[in-house]
Amino acid sequence: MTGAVKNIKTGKKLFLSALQGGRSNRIPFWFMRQAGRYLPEYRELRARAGGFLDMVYNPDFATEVTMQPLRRYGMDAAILFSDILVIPHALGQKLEFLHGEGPKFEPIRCEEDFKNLEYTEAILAPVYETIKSLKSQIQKEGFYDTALIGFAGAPWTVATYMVEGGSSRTFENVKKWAYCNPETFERLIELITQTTIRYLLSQIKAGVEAIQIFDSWAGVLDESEYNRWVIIPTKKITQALAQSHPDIPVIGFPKGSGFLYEVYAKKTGVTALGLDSQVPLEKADFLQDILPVQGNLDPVCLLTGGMSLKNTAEKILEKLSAKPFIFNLGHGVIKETPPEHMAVLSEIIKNWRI
Ligand code: 1CP
Repeated sequence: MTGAVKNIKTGKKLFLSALQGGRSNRIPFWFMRQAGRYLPEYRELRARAGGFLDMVYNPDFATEVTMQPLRRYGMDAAILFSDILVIPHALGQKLEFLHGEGPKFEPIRCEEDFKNLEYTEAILAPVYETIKSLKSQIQKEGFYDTALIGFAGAPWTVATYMVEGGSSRTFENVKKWAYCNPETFERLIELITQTTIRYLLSQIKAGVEAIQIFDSWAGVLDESEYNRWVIIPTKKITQALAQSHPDIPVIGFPKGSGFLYEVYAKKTGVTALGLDSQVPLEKADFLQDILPVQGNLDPVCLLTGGMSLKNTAEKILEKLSAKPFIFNLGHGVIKETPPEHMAVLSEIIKNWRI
């Protein structure tokens, strides 16, 4: 069942229209990590595929898992099934996804460790195949008004995984490097930035209609480090994309940015701002005068369900629907979330009228 619709006035897909500052009488929505482990059909396919990367680099599997949430909930956008860590992988850094432990890299701690990294674009060829396959599958299944989002990690967030060797709580090694030896760290950031630009341009060429840049760990930096490692590299990416594709919107999601969301909105050149759940709705309303916003329901509220889900979702809709807005979570769907809660939330949003 397709739920996505067009903006009646402009004839554009609702999601793309909101990114261009348009409003309609229904709020477009999608959810970060809408494809994933909370869905039984995902878990079933994941078990058949073997490893996580086997799934990402198999266009048939990746297409199928991207489609799964659309069939259940009819979102206004599908997000390509891939991962932000394919960039270091394509640069030649050995990557493993160990069961239940998340990603593991052999860590890079100095320039010597990354000087031999080289981008092999062919590794990512299956991702572009997935995009092409999704373009036709989305049509074939009748989701005519559902847009396809491509994505990459922001250079800072990708660097945290490359340097820490996986997920981290303190970001000690990567921050130490950035503080002690910013010149060599900048070369690592530049390598990721330039590779990411090439990767995103290829995604656009293959057919994605919007881009999201995930900066999941933007929030661990102080103001001046934030400018150097978040703002500047993100701006390089948006400028490079705009040069050849000014019509492709870019959503920036600098999770945890707090007071720095405003400077991010004004200086990076992104088209829209992804808000995490800590951004107060008053502040979100203020940011909406700068750019369209996307967000920001707490994923734990979705996991919880019931009246608190209904009340919180409606509060967000009430507060943010008057200006350009896309409903989303403040971070990814948690894997224990009951699929019925996703159905309830999708209906709340679809039935909401401005
Ligand atoms: O076991 C499994 O099946 C793998 C779980 C999983 C999934 C479903 C991982 C491993 N990645 C993904 C897909 C994914 N990752 C998507 C596409 C699916 C969708 O959104 O519907 C996207 C956009 C991402 C992005 C991603 N990967 C981010 C940014 C968003 C965020 O969550 O902050 C990050 C940080 C990653 C790294 C990553 N990939 C996977 C894991 C376990 C991690 C580490 C997360 C951490 O450090 O907490």
